[in-house]
Amino acid sequence: MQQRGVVVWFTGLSGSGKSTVACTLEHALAESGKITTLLDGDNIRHGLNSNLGFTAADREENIRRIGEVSKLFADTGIITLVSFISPYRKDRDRVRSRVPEGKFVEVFMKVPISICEERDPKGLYKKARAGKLKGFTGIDDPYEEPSNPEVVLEAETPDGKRISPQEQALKLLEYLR
Ligand code: GGZ
Repeated sequence: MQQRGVVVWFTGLSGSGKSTVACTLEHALAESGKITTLLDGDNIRHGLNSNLGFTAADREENIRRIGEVSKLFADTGIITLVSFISPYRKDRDRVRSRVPEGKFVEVFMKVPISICEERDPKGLYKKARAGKLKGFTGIDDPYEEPSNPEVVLEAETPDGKRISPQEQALKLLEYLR
């Protein structure tokens, strides 16, 4: 049976778990025979977008190109998982407007900066706080939360229990089904 293409767009701060959940979801989808691809910093910022940095203009162009590539993949029927901070609402909304109605699923990783900073896997928050890394999202560069995301994934329940990436991926999988 033919599968329907879709763009699943993860947005959130560095350390919010976008890539981990995207990767977990990709494995689950592959197990049920779906054809997927995952676009993230590792395969895009080192290749297609290697000439872009983190100024507002470069971030805008980063997201514009990624949006166009995701659209092409989704148009061929591939489930396209996209994991970038994508901090500016207008850039994400522009991608949404380029993708056919209903085929853009915005997933907001709603994780407080305190948790992202506690995780800090690459030590980037520490560097940014020390003023050694300028224009870091959430510290001295803005992150604009989505106004109407299809899915919101949080890191904790209201009573403070941590939610695992597996649980987050499952919630998303249920939405996609
Ligand atoms: C934000 C930065 C910056 C600055 C380097 N601000 O945790 P990471 O390392 O792996 O994820 C971050 C990644 C963000 O790239 P994106 O392409 O997703 O950004 S955007 O959508 O805003 O274009 C972080 C690293 O790159 N990084 N400098 N100044 N993140």
